[in-house]
Amino acid sequence: MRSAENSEFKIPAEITELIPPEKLDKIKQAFDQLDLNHDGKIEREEYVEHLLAKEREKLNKRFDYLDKDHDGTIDFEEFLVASEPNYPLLKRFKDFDSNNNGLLSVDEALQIAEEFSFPITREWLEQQTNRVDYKGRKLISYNEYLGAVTRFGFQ
Ligand SMILES: [Ca+2]
Ligand SMILES: [Ca+2]
Ligand SMILES: [Ca+2]
Repeated sequence: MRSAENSEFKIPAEITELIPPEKLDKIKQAFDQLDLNHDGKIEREEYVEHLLAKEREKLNKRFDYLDKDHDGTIDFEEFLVASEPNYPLLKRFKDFDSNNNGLLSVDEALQIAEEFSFPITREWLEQQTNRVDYKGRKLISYNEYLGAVTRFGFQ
């Protein structure tokens, strides 16, 4: 980046006398970025184009973030995750819940916790539910699990 000293036009003395050099240098750099043809003036097109380019860059980054599988499009599921961040977790609950009754064993819940790197223990998970299956093993519902993990600070 060019500094105020070697830029094309001279900053009038009345300005350099009033504004500290470091501050002026920053302002000059920002001005130069907008003055694309370096004629010492920011034309309307230069102003609008520069800001649009910035916005375009921001939107492209956002798009890349949403396009999780990087296939160049945002499918509905990718779009959904942006507004419902719990979706990947809920989906994993469903994968593990082989009999589809909305309940997970503590072992299953622990496996999911490992996948998502939740710092939780078996004892803690067992405290989150009073349900047990016919063999006396603890079961946890999706909502109990989600609530517990959310309270724990995951999100
Ligand atoms: Ca210009
Ligand atoms: Ca995609
Ligand atoms: Ca189940």
